[in-house]
Amino acid sequence: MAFEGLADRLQGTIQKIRGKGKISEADVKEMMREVRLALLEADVNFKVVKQFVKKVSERAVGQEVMKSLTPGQQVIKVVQEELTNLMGGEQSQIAVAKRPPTVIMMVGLQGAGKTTTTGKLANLLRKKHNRKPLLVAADIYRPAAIKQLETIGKQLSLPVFSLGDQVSPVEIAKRAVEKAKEEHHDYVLIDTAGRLHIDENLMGELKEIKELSNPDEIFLVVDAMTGQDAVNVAQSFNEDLGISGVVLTKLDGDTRGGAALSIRSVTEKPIKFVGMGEKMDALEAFHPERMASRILGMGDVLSLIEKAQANVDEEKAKELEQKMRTMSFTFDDFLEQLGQVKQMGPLDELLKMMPGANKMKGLDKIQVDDKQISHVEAIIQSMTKDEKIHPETINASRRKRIAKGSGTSIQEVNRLLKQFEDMKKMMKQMSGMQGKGKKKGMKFPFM
Ligand SMILES: Nc1nc2c(ncn2[C@@H]2O[C@H](COP(=O)(O)OP(=O)(O)O)[C@@H](O)[C@H]2O)c(=O)[nH]1
Ligand SMILES: [Mg+2]
Repeated sequence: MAFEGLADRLQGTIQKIRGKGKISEADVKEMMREVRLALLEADVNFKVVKQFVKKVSERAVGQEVMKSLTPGQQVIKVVQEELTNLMGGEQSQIAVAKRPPTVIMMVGLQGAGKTTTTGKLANLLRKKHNRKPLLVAADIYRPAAIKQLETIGKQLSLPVFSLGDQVSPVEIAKRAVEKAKEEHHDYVLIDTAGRLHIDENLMGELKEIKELSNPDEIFLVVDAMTGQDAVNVAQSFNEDLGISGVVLTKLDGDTRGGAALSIRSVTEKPIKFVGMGEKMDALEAFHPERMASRILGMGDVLSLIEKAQANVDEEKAKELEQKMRTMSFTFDDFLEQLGQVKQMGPLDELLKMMPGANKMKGLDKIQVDDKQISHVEAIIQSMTKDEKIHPETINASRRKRIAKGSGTSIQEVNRLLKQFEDMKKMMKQMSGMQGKGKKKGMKFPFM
């Protein structure tokens, strides 16, 4: 899994200070030492690391006191915010030329994923934005490069412009833009050639294409697996050619994360998209905030903490956590929790925000429709005191009685009982993991 080492280390560090009621300067120092090591190990540029640690330390020591979070949580929030800043704001929009077509030039080293990303991007433009892109085969050097793009075009049922491998890429690009105008394509995606290393010939050719086809965007495609090298490549391309954004590919692989974390601050150009696989739909907008949360293994734990603090009083939450941990959670607790949680937002969204929730198998199957909550409440209210504590005693005839009493159906009663059972299983799994220390940084429910 991508970012595993970094995530593990940072989460371990966080775990140490999470519950702390007071944070001393020494605590922050100690934490920053570990954060620094974690980032360096993840192949993040050392200058970037230095700046990052400085910023977080300053903010963490002299931070404004927020009533809703403990000092430990506040430091975590600072780390999360600064990680987000490091990767820049969200930038996934694509330029639109005043007069169509919008021309996008794809550049990068050989094997970075240019041709694949050209196809993915065209697919995205058509599917999400209802555009009509023209793909342009301007890599005449790599054997079968044209064929590769044509195959992708066929697969997506999108037109590919090619003049074979005897016409110069500069000419191909120029004629492609003309053709796009004639045929009213609103986007032109130029797939260019790469080399194994940056060289002058390549840059010269790319510059010429740039001059003659006047692109609205130049997307540099880099392979996330190459870490620091990806950052160096980005810097060179940006200096020589002036790029408008970066597409980071192979983030589905085992990358340590250095490229994702350094590119923005080294080149000052945003990561716009990330490649998450070889398939044509495996291109995603890059969300720095989500990425930061993912690296810290917190789901959206911070916003969850905020929501929780606003709606549930702390004592109650602690009590509940205790109950969940000791498995003495009953339908009565469930009912009470429902009342509080109802004010916090859609239930399945809340479930997904729980730390570690992304690792929980079957969570997606637990569906709680807010409209059904009143039914659920009615069902629980129709249970006897004893049934609420020992739901395993609710046999067929009791289910029938409960359904009748609550004005619902047996199916609904069955479903709720099943969900409750699943939920308890999930809690057991989570607290089990925590007990064994298998997944650091996970605590249930949200503190
Ligand atoms: N796993 C994974 N593989 C990718 C991704 N993007 C591209 N590839 C693969 O990387 C290899 C090189 O891609 P290609 O588009 O030919 O690179 P180019 O030389 O820059 O045009 C191909 O085998 C692609 O399937 C990605 O996001 N994830
Ligand atoms: Mg290619």
